[in-house]
Amino acid sequence: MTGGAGNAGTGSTGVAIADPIIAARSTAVLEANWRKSHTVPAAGLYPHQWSWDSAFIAMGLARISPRRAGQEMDALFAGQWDDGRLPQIVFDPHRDQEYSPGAAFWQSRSIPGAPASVDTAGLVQPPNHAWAVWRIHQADPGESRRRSFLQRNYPKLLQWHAYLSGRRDRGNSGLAAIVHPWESGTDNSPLWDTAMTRVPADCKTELKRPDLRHADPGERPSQKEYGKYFWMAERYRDHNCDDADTDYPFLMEDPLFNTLLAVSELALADIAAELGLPGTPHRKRAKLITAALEELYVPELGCYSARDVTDGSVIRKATINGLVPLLLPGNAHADELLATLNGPRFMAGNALLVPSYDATAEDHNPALYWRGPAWFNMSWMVAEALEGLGQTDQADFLRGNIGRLAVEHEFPEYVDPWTGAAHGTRSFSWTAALALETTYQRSRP
Ligand code: 9WN
Repeated sequence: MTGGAGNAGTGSTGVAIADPIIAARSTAVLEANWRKSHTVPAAGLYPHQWSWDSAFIAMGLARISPRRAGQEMDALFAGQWDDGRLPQIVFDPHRDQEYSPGAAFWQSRSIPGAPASVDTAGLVQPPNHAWAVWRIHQADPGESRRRSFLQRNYPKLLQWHAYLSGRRDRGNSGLAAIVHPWESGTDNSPLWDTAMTRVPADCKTELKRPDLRHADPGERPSQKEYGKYFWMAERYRDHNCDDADTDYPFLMEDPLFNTLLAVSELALADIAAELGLPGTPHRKRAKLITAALEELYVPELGCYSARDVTDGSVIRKATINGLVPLLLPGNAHADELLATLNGPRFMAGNALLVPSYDATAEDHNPALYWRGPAWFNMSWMVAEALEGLGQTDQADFLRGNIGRLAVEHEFPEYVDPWTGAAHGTRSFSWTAALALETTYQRSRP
């Protein structure tokens, strides 16, 4: 794996030395957002537990409390379904009026195979969990072994990956398909625009927008997009989330989602080796996913893109999702991806962090959610990839900006890539967790 908590720098006392201000302020955000067993992404806007947020949060938390990072994953796995899926959201029953769609919308306990003791969404999010579990272990292997942390989580991770590589291989291509923009984690990315034109906006549910109490409407998806998001969620729910709805209009293969699946397979190989089990099957699967991703590479863009499973077309748009495959070890397109990263579509023009969408596109908007702004988790993953490729100066540049912009702007959800101006909500947990992580990474001698 690239980077990793196992690479923590140590001072003469054997303790990693982080920037004290970044460390203290990030820790305070994570403390404030901690809810007994898990961390909420942001106290007002996102009052439940989100799947891929928790994995990023746990990677940073592992620096200060591997035990709490482990609890974060335990709380998420309490929401795992019988078919192996890890839900997008595990709901806090006391906060159901504060986010929509909530537990009352999903009614998960009435869906066969959903957990009986917690309410969850039926959708999923990108699979960064095995990666997180391995990093938590690396942060304190002794504590991890005492608590049988890997033994406990390995079978659950196997089930999760089996669901994605099995029932979600809707295109029979070796890649997992997403069934809703929310599953990508990059909700209103331009990658989904064409598929979204096929989706009706006349959902049955009354469209409440509690999110707009916490973020500027100009920085969130529109009401029309919400109508479509709800239409798809209703249809998926009403088919018992069974992935067998043949006329369902939104099925996309996302390079980000599948890169994280491959990276997590490699983490499973490390976990298996630590448990005395064979890692080869996981490494083989990572290779197969990497090979299948080749079909999503668009030479004229110099990056990967998404494929629409319903008609086989590959979308011609450059987004951050298409650069994250830089994380794949031995990626044959690494030089082209680096050129694209540093070219006019992304970092050229002195960007501080990586824009989420092609800066040369006419509809690029540096303040609008996943259609331009830079997100801390994405820049952090690009920095991990750069370090793996030996581009340590640029990795350090991004990591330095992650910590600095996080602290200067109260841990924003996303920022203008060039000015660093804050957008979305503040005191956002993965911003804090990854600022914490990068300050430890930068403290390496
Ligand atoms: C829907 C929680 C989540 C992140 C996603 C981000 C945003 C939710 C929303 O917030 O999505 O899941 O309400 O817009 O796009 O990546 O996991 O932080």
